Amino acid sequence: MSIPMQTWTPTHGDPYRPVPYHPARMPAQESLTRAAELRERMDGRRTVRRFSTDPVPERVVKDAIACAATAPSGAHQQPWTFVLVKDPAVRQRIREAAEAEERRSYAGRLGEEWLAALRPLGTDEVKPHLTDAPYLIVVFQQRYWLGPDGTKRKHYYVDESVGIAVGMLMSALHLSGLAALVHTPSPMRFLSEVLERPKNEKAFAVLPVGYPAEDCEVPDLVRKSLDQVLVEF
Ligand code: IYR
Repeated sequence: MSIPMQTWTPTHGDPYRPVPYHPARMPAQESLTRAAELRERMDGRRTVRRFSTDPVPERVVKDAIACAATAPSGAHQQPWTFVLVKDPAVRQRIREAAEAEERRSYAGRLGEEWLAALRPLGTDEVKPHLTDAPYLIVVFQQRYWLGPDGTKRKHYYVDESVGIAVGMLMSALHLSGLAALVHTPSPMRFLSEVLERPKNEKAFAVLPVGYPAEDCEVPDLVRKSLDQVLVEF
């Protein structure tokens, strides 16, 4: 297996240049086995909010980010930036800023209906995962393309594209043995400031990544069954 070393450059306005695509077809029996195994492994994923401070191999996290960056995107514009935060001092600043916002949220900004929806998850304004997890991946969406000379170009389906990439990131991390949480402190403007992102980028989510703490607990939740989510027509 090898991935070609290539550097992307903008393709805006280039002609269509198709290349053959003939992946070897997987025998149906193998597909069935793999799909069933994958389903079981994905069902074992849980959102974790109590992380061990134990280090995790950085290569695993970077490979997961590379997996996420294979996501399909509107006009193949790949409108994402993944900021990998390792520096404990920066994680501490992010935690303080996130907790300041969350205190306002939980003290009333969310409203009774939202708080009631969250109650079964046991969340609150204290966010130890932001400093305990050895890595934070802060995902930014590039709302538009910003050329080196300041030229702006529209990006399409940015929310959808980045959402798909985060889904693939979560899957890659889980299947590589790591735990993660999709955390969306609101508002998230402070992340652009702390991480010095350019003006075309907007924070989408913060993913603490690591191993669950030894005393990690998760809510006793039930997933919708396939029957409840699948409609056949
Ligand atoms: N951002 C807050 C609140 C929160 C909102 C939703 I929707 C969640 O699924 C979980 C939490 C927090 O992180 O606590």
